[in-house]
Amino acid sequence: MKSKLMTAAAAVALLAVGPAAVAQAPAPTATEAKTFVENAETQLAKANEFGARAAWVRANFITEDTQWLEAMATAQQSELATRLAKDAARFNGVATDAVTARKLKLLKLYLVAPPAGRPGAADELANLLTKMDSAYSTGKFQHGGKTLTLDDAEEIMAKSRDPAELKAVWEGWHSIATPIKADYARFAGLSNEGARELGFKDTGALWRSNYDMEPDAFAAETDRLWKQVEPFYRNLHCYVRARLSEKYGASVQARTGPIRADLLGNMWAQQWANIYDVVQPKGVTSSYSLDKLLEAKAYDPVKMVKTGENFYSSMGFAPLPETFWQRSLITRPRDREVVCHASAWDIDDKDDVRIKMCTRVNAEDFQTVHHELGHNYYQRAYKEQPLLFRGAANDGFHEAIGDFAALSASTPTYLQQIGLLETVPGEAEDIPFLLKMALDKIAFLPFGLLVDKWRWQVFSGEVTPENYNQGWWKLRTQYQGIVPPGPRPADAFDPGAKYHVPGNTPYTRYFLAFIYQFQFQRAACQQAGWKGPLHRCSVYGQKAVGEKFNRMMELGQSQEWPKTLAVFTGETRTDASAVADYFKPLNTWLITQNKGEKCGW
Ligand code: X8Z
Ligand code: ZN
Repeated sequence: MKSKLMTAAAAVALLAVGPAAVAQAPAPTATEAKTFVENAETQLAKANEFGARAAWVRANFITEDTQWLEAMATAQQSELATRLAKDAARFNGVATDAVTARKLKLLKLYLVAPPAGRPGAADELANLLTKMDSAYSTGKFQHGGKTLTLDDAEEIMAKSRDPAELKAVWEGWHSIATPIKADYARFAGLSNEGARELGFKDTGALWRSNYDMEPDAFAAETDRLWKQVEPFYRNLHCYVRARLSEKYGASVQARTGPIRADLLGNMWAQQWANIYDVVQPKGVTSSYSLDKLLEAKAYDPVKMVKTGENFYSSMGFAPLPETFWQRSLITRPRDREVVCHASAWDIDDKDDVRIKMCTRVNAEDFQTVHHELGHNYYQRAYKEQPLLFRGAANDGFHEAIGDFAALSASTPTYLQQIGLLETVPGEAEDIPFLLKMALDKIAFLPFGLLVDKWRWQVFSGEVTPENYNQGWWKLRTQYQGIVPPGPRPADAFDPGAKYHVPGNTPYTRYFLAFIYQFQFQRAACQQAGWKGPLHRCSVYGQKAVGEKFNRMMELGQSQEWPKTLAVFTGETRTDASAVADYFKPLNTWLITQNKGEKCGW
């Protein structure tokens, strides 16, 4: 009401002075633009901390009330951010200083799901987001007379070698997503409405605009990168399919065509290291299993995290604050519902960093601990930047920091240094080691790419709710070469069974990270003067490397990412040749192993 009156008053004033005066109304100045973004940062800082605390409480204690509180905080925060993004348009065409110009640009890209400006839109969107994330996180299903959570189901997917059981558990978990479908469709519409008000074609275009290039150019860039790694993926697929067919027989897994998604040791067939025992090379055995070493040395979840911290300390990073240990959630609590999908948090943009994960003592979570801590060290490195620059150079960097650390932390040399492994195996074990790594790192690439290909299609309207599942499986088969273990029910919403879809977290970041981490590794090992093969290089204890790495990290998103990448690597492009360098002996070996196979699907 008040703003209507003001509009009317302003119109009267304009009429009184006449149109000539309107034309001469002073354009906003560069100084005003600078003041505007600085004020925006102050307002956002306050709303963000409120939002982060509410989100933390909801994720650690999912109830009706915490969902209500989180949704309320999200709505306020996103209303503010969209209003500021729209106000920023006032300075279009104003010749501001470079810092202000970048901040104005980042303000527009600030939200992953921007609400429309009409009354009620922000509330509805925020409620849907909290509801979808909570539905996923509390998802359970019946199997063998028991109620299973996702962690129970993941354990079975990793360890069971019974195709009937794998199929049942796979289908059980996927059934939890069916009720999320309608909310997802509504969410996509609402988010698109907001994205269009900000001048983007749709939410997918908004997400693709976050890489310092045009959204179409970014899509082309991901295709270029995929082409660089696709032949290697196809070799791995071919080799794994043959071993699965030998293990289970052709009636379960044919030696040609796509692979059954439930046979790969992981609920989403995204990383396959859990079936190393099934696909291990004949004749060359691996002398250790990290899963078994951790168990034998009686690691517990806290010790896993302490070990991760020790790795970063060895590179010169300051220890984690005491509050990290007091406030993090490290194991699944028995008496309440939580979001178990691992995450790293920065509550106040100062020192209050935390992780939240339902840590299990195994090789997979050993990696995840390093991954999550990487987020925290990055957050701490850029905390002195102004708010709008407190972020990753691009979101792929955020995901790559900890994975880069984990590449070193996975080497036998390092495992021996910290007393987990007795003897470092010789070169004869390079292929088993690289195969294990490829089952995670190469198997992941098509999945990392297709999750957002699907969402880009959803947001653009190319895939409609009636076709959500068909569209999903079309991409899963095209890129990953996999199929579901049986026909899918008409109401299935299989993308919703992957955290980041109901959690609305963009996923291309991981595709990029699975390339950047090898660029970081190649550069780091060169800096350390390493002469051997890249996969044997560990930068544990290399303070000079850590210092240079930190110089890249502390820049946050203050400049275009290629410049930031160059600070550590000297390279200005995302380049999968680093992946090929790391895995070179394995690709050659796979080609030999695949002789006589009809590869592809
Ligand atoms: O979601 C994650 C992290 C949290 S940012 C645990 N990752 C992706 C996934 O689990 O799907 C890490 C690898 C890919
Ligand atoms: Zn992450």
